[in-house]
Amino acid sequence: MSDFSPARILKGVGGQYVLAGSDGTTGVASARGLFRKDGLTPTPGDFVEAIPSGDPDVPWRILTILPRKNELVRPTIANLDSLIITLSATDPAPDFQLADKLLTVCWLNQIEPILCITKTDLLNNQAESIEQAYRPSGVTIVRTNPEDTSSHDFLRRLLIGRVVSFAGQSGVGKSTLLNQLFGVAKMETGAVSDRIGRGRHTTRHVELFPFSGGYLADTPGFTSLELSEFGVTGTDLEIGYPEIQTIADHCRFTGCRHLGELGCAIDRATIDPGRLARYRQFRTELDRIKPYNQSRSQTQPQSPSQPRGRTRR
Ligand SMILES: Nc1nc2c(ncn2[C@@H]2O[C@H](COP(=O)(O)OP(=O)(O)O)[C@@H](O)[C@H]2O)c(=O)[nH]1
Ligand SMILES: [Mg+2]
Ligand SMILES: [Zn+2]
Repeated sequence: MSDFSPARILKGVGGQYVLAGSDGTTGVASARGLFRKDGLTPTPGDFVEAIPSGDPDVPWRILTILPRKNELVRPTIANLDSLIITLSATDPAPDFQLADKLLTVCWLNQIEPILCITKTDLLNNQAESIEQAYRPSGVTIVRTNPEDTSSHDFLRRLLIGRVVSFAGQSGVGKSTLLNQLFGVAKMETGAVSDRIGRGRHTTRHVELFPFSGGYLADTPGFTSLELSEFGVTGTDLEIGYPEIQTIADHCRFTGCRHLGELGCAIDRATIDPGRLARYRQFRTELDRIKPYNQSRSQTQPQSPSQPRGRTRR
């Protein structure tokens, strides 16, 4: 019999979870009712301990969720090594706010971001200007399209032995790229999803597929994401903008927020105007939230509506 202590959650739908044991065998599990009470939800990517349930339809029962090294709220996934932040070079129009927020969340949670620019085969694509805007941040950038096999090879090398997820808007090409990376193994991923009973072309759930000794996850697209849901504060935000952070040492005042203060070095530097505008917008918004949360937590115990905690360095 398989040993599911520990096992990894590959997928969860309707309270049932697909587990993979250390030997790669899979099985379906339910979760103990207790997790909900603890505010814990078994999440794809989680390591869990499971025991036989005695129910032939759902043969396993999850008893414990092992501590997470990180967790994302959107996409909902735990224990990531790397996140492929996918932006379309043309259609749908790239959502740079989403990309900046995901980058910030990655750097705050020790998840290596990879910025993947898709649809570079289409006319009038913005790949070059997108790359120019993000190059100074130091993020790894990959341009790709279905014919560009060298980009697929590059990505495959980055994924060996790691747990990696796609994130980004709907329609940017996450599932297409996942299928390309699997190449000949594509049929197998189709078979996995058919068994769990969903269509092959719309991604409705987060799902991890074994890949090169690690896992690759496809995720549904999402349209919005608030940095505050991830517990990011105004002072944290600079971590999402390394090109601002390196210049911040030259600002006249420590704690400069780079919102137009006297002696701010950012005003004299060449930062991509879009990146800077988004930094300033998010900073203004986050600084408005923080004093509120602070005063509340000083007078009251932590409220459950507060952002979830995250793993810190
Ligand atoms: N021309 C072109 N079309 C692409 C590319 N990537 C994805 N597509 C198309 O864009 C649509 C959405 O792709 P899909 O992978 O479902 O996006 P997802 O919602 O992010 O998973 C599909 O019709 C794909 O064929 C690309 O690099 N070039
Ligand atoms: Mg998809
Ligand atoms: Zn400054």
